[in-house]
Amino acid sequence: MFKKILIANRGEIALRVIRACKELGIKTVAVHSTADANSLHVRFADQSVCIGPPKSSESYLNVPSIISAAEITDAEAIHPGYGFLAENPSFAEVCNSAGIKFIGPSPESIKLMGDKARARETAKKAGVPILPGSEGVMTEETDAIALARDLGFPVIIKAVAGGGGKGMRVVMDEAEFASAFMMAQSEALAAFGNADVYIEKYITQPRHIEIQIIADEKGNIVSLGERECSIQRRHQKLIEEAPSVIVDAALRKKMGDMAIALARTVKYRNAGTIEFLMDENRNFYFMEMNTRVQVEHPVTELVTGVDLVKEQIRVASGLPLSFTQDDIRIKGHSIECRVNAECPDKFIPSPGTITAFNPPGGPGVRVDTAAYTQYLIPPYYDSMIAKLIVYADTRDAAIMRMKRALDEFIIEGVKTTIPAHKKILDDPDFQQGNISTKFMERYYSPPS
Ligand code: MV4
Repeated sequence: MFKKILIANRGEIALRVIRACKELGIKTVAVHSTADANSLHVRFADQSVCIGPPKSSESYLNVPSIISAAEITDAEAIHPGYGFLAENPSFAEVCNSAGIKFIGPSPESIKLMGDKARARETAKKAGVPILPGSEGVMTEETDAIALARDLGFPVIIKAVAGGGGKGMRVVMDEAEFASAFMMAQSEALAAFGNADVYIEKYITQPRHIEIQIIADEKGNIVSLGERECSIQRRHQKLIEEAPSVIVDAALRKKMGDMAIALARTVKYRNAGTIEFLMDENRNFYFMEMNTRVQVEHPVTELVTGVDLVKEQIRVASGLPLSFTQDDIRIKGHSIECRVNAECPDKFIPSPGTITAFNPPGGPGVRVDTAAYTQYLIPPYYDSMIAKLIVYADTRDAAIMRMKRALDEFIIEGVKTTIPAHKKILDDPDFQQGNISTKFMERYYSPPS
């Protein structure tokens, strides 16, 4: 097992990794920008290194600074958390060549899944259902129109280098296809430096359901069930839960087996998530694979009893998974609300000083946060200030518990998304599990 790990991240996920390390008896090194000198991840780590000015590009994305920090502190491994360098294949590569273990998959796996057209082809090869669409990249407009006509409208044009909602265009009919195709290509070029796009049949009201897997370096791969992440706005998830109301044991097994098949095909190791779109008839289709630990990992931890971050560290050190597929039972229900420092209706960031902070507690409540009273939310990073996660025997009980916890959560000095969460939890459609990625459009009038 590693003796010392550097955490190349900030905020709640840096704390989450430090907690796992402490319980495993591993020393920790925090890195931070000058804006984060007073943050809790710096305080709770055994050592800390300032890696640059506030801007991410000069600190949390500064590969030479982070590698130097690991070298001067003798850290044997780096946990990247999520965001920042977590899905950067060059960073994983540089870690490996510096003799530092990157706690995550191989650079090749990251690169493959980062190319959404190649990921789609790989899923197909593994026998995972994909939506009807192009074979690889579409370059010629006439071919693209012919394919779209074949598929039937609506279709969606997606950037190969996109993902997470960036670089997509929905095309409702043939008349608007040609201009949408050209705009998708030029937007992709501007945003990612890569104009390549591919085409899929568009599902109008899908659910977003994702499967958590974890793989060790001996070829064992286990699926840890699904998370339902349909409650999102502008591709930012707001609420996640496990299990999904729509997934029964048979469907969970089928999706889990598909996720494992894909992971096996690419010799995947460490934690990963296979995202699916699901239609009204419970058909599911591969969307993307995320090659990192995700924000919403706690709901899976609570319904499986697996500590995903500890397990990531264990398998990265070469140890086998501490459980088998047969050990995994989905028990109870978990919901996570992402509490952002945002204007509740407009969802625009609201940075500033938190003047009062009282996180909820009591039975079945977990709060993952790096905030505290008098904490100054820097404007440079994302606006999430806490994840409020509840666990209960049933979904109904989890909803009641979440409402109770939201009532207890006092945050003063900045506007937060807590009122929006209360509204969603009171919604009859949400309560009945009648949700899709279009839920928030119905709920809040579309952005003007
Ligand atoms: C789709 C889709 C419908 N049909 N693909 C959005 C994020 C990116 N990963 C892909 N996305 C979508 N792809 C087909 N063929 C709808 C979306 C989508 C979406 C997916 C999951 C969660 C929220 C979403 C919001 C809008 C669109």
